[in-house]
Amino acid sequence: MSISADSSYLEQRTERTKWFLRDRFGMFIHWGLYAIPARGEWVRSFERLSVEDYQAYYEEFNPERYDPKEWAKAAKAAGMKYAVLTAKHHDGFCLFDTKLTDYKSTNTKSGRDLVREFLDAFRAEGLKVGLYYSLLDWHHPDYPAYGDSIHPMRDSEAYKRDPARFTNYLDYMHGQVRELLTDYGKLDIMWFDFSYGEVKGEAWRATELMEMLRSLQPDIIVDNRLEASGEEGGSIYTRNPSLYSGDFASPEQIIPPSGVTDEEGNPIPWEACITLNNNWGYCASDRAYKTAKTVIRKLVECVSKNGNLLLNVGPDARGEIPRESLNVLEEVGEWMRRNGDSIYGCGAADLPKPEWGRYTRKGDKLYAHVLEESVGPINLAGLAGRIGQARLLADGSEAYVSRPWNATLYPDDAFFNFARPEHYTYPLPDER
Ligand code: FUL
Repeated sequence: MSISADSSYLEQRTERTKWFLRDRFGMFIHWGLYAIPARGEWVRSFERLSVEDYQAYYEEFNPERYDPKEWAKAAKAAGMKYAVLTAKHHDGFCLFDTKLTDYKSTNTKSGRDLVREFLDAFRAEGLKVGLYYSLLDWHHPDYPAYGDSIHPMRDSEAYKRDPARFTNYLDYMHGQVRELLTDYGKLDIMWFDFSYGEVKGEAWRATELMEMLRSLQPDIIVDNRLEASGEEGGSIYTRNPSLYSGDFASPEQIIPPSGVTDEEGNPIPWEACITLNNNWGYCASDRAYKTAKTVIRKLVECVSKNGNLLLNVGPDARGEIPRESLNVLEEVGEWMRRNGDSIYGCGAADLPKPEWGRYTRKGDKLYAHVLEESVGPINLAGLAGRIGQARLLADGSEAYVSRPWNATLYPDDAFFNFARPEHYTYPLPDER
């Protein structure tokens, strides 16, 4: 099978990403040995921990409260429709029963295949499932960043100096991806992370990797980080996925100002991944949790720009999602139960952004998200005569839409009159 950016590739991408663009909201899960030091998933690199120091976490690892059924219930109750778990992060520790290394969860005290249990539990709740797989590997002896520097971006040419060793690593990496695609049933997303400097695309043998991927799991969708480098666009990874670079762009910790489009300005699938506090992996001291209101605003913003939101949780060393995260997810879920129609299957409205909030749209239904504090009527600019019926989504009550009193000045506008926006619109949690 060959892969090209011709129209059939684009048609296939459109077909593959249909569910993704409908579902809009997913859970990202960063979990691994780094939950024990509890200072984020980069701790080994940032703090230059020695091999022995980090090995101690491997010896200790035993998340006896890991119950992915609980995670799946929390995700579903939050209105999330899919989830992506770190099968291997940059530290190289595998949460699955790979045959290619002993550095895996089944060899720790816990003895469990964490990935398999995750997949079973989330599938049982009817959620789509994805795996994050780090292209970097600070544990593999032939990974060029191994040894004195475990910061991969310090020396992005290192891989060229010992091509034979890098080839060993690539064989290993490809082999693990093959295992994940072969031994774990149907996966919906493969989330590769990440490229840097010249270490991108063919440096990973990306065409070969993508051909394997497509031949083993033709419907799986893939992010763009086999090719997109975080350095080119800051940390936003908004490069158009094409050829081997996958199906969707993966802006990180940011919602691109005008969504993501290809060179001709056509919208392309994208997903913003965003942390609930300021860390991906569990960080005990990080109390900077976003409120449910902030999360909902971000979700609405993504959908209003044709994007998805992949919201991260970082379970702790015992295997539990922090209580603070669960609280936020519960509140978001309450909002989603009443207002999910304005999210699922929705996208950009093709109208200018109104000053009072954002629009999302599904077919002939336009959803007006009133996000700004407003005491007066809101202006539905340009919609005079175009509104058949207006209803409040939260309770189905009629919304009074009229022409402005000075309609001659605003011939194209309609007004939605409401004195108390917090009563009329789906109240955001801390406005109730
Ligand atoms: C980044 C990684 O380095 C972070 O640890 C995290 O996984 C994020 C989603 O992608 O590039």
